Amino acid sequence: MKSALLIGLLLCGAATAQKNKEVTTKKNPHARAQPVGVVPGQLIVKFKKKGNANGIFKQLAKAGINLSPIRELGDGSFLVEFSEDSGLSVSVLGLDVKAGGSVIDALDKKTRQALDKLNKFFDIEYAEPNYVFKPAAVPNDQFYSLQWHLPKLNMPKAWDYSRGSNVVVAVLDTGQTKHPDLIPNYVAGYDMLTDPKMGGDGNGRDSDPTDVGDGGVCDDGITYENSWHGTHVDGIVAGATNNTEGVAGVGWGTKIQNIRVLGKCGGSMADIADGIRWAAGMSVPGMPANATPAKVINMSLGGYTGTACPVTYQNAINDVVARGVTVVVAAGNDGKNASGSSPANCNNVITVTAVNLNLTKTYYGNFGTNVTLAAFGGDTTRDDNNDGYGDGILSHLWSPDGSEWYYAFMEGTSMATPQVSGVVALMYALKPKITPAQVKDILKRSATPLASGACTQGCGSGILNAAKALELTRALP
Ligand SMILES: [Ca+2]
Ligand SMILES: [Ca+2]
Ligand SMILES: [Ca+2]
Repeated sequence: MKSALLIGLLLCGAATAQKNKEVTTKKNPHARAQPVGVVPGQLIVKFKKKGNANGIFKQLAKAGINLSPIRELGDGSFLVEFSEDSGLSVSVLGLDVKAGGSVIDALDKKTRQALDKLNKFFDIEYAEPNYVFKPAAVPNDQFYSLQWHLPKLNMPKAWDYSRGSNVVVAVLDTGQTKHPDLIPNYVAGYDMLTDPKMGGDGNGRDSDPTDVGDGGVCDDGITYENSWHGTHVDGIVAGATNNTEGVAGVGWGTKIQNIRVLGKCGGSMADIADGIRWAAGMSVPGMPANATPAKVINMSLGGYTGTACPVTYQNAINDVVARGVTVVVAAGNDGKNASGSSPANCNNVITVTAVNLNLTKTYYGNFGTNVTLAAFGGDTTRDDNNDGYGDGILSHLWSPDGSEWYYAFMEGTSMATPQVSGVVALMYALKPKITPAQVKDILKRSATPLASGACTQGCGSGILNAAKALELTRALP
């Protein structure tokens, strides 16, 4: 159909960070689970001889160290309580362990001296603080330190609430690739492209959502390189995380369902609308049932139509939202009011614009009252964090000819949108019965408002704050 609405990819520039020496030699300083504090007023003490614990406690009291046993632990040591007047001061949670130092150095001086005293007491094998360990919420992926967007989204704290539990995010995009840092999180998807010319795989719809490349000459006469756009988006949602390879995704346990709706020169709304319904587990004529329906649909796609939301889109969106599925869409990269960009201007969606590393709206991000909130789209023309790379979003990619996989920085509302989808998946993981209306309300209430002047034309409620969103989600009945 000639008049089919063609949908463009919502990305701007791309700068590659290949697996070169400079990147691969960076070490992640947070890979180990470190003690982050101590339980105030508690120690663990082991006596050299078993059987005379009471006698030793009395001797210690005579020496001015009043300890009262709480319980004996499995190895015969004692968890004990001490008080200020025992000669030990009560220490605090949340110790600031300096690089190269230890948690002992971070204890207050009085406690350190007292531990030292106890450890010299002849009947004591050892005494140590009752450390508090946190989950290793900071992942060990090789290039995590270049993923500035993750700490800025407050992800490490959010991962203490949830790292995902097999919630499926449908990514309606250019399809999937065999990037080794993505494959573990895929579930079966579909190739929705009916037009073999767009599909480029010699047929119409089929069950293989592999991205065979979307490059070529389009109606505008321009020759486009393969974008591997879906691969980059997939990685932001839920690249394989904490596997020491590559980068981390927003969800560790989240699953990705690739629904290929964009091919050479874009994709048609008819295919995309079918993809929306199929993603949610609804029946689509001529298609098999979706065995693993999605709870979240990510659409890092759109086009500036200058008109209202097309009915075809709105009906599909309303149908899936009624089934409890949350639809997250990119606001678009036109630097215009999102009211003219679809599906950003549809009802019942979460529309995401893009801010840069400095928490300011990007030059390209669409704006206005249709925008729900912002996440990080980045700006590859700047290096404000001085890491030697343009400040885009680092994720999975391939060389244009598809011969080499690597990691690359890209910018766009396409990159901001999957950050929101990834956090929404964690919300569903925490509360599987959460409704799309509750998701939207929580995202808005938990967003960090932008500073005055950072987005004068409207970025919704502010910037995505993953930890706060999950805190509010956890508080739901
Ligand atoms: Ca096909
Ligand atoms: Ca990884
Ligand atoms: Ca940078």
